[in-house]
Amino acid sequence: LTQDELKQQAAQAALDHVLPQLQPDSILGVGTGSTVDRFIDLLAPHRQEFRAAVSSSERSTRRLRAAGIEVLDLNDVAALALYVDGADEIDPQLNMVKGGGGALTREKIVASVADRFVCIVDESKLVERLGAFPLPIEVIPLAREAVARQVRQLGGQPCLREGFVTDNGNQILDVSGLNYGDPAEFEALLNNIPGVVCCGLFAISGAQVALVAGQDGVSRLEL
Ligand code: DER
Repeated sequence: LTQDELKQQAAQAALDHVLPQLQPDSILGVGTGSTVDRFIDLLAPHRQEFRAAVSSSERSTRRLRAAGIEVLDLNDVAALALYVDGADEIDPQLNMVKGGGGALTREKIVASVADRFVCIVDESKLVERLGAFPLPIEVIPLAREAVARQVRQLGGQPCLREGFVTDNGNQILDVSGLNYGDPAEFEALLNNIPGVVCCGLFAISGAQVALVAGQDGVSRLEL
């Protein structure tokens, strides 16, 4: 199976997992990326089975609206039963590296409101140890070089994502060469660097379940 076919299978598995849990008043948190795009398309025929969605990016908002799904402002939502999103890397403890699509800040915000984070990935994302994928860090433009210097002190090689501005008007440094040690501790360390808006480590709060599409079917990892 190609990676695209695997992403389709992960998206289908997410639909099968989520639909039975949706009530007419349910609001679904939706992430960003090509796997989530497929999930949104599969959701479209079921849009009467739940109330609406909260989106993690302008990209997903556009796709949700095109699917006829109402998109609510997070400020108008008190709780989210589920959040469905992809990842660039996920480890056996369901810690993730995210942000390849540049939406990490809103993804982490919306995920933080949801009771359960359902991660949908093709098997290429499942790694024994996080760190191969360059870590996206959203930074305030003013602080870009200051943060880059701090990141070099930590052993990383920061690279500005040229010509990219996030939905929040900030820039992204993609940082390779970092050794996270304990991912949650490292996430907290990065969060404390002045000028860092959000980093792509999702370890302080990771996923509760991962649906991993592989050549021999979809496996479900659950803590
Ligand atoms: O940017 C993100 O965090 C996305 O979820 C990304 O990591 C997954 O994108 P993909 O489904 O296109 O591989």
